[in-house]
Amino acid sequence: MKIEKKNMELIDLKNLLNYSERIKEKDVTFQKLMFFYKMAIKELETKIEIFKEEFKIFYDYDLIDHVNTRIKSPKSIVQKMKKKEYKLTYGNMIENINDIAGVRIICPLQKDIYSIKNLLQSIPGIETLKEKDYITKPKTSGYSAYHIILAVPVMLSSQMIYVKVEVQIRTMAMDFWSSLEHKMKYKPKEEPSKKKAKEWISCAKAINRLDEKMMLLNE
Ligand code: 0O2
Repeated sequence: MKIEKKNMELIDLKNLLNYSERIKEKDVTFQKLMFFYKMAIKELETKIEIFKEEFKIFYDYDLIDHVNTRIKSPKSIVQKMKKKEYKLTYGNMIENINDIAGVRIICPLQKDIYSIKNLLQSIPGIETLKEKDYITKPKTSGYSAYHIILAVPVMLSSQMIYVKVEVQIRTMAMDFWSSLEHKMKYKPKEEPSKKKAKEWISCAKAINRLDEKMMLLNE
């Protein structure tokens, strides 16, 4: 396929329905849409990997412990859309579900979270659409992390599109709590007892104290 740079245009992912018509596909299948999200994750993952290695090699510092990525399952997307009372259309999905592409960055210390966030936001071409600081303001469940919704540019053969990716940045301690809580309390259908919910909050607070102590020890 011939690439004509002059024809490059920036399109938003929500215009993909038109884009797809242009490539003469009448039905935009779920898998085709997921391709764009997968590519956005790849783009971002490479950049994060570069930061991780750069800090290790040039500053002798493990800024990032590890990175996990995932594409939200169709079931989970539909559940979220129903919960938020959106009509089940691809347009609504693209517009309103911000975490179809998810990247989770796990770092050692709380202060690293802000360094990583600043690094991500300094990448040319990547835009921040939304930020949520659940570190200074944890959720009522006790959940702590920094969330950013980024618009990640993906270069296609003839145009550039921006794809939403949710990045969750957490310390190892926060990740330990969240991963267990996600399995045992956040996702299960029945409501936990008040006593158990309180216990989770108290564990979250203990984790938070631990994070603060670790930061002091590091200084
Ligand atoms: P899953 O299974 O992890 O994908 P937005 O529409 O972007 O403004 P959103 O996505 O409704 O807001 O909410 P928010 O607060 O940004 O949270 C999104 C994700 O954060 C969740 O995704 C979870 O991954 C995580 N999260 C939020 N609250 C909790 C919590 O109390 N405990 C745990 N363990 N994780 C939490 P999903 O789609 O809900 O679930």
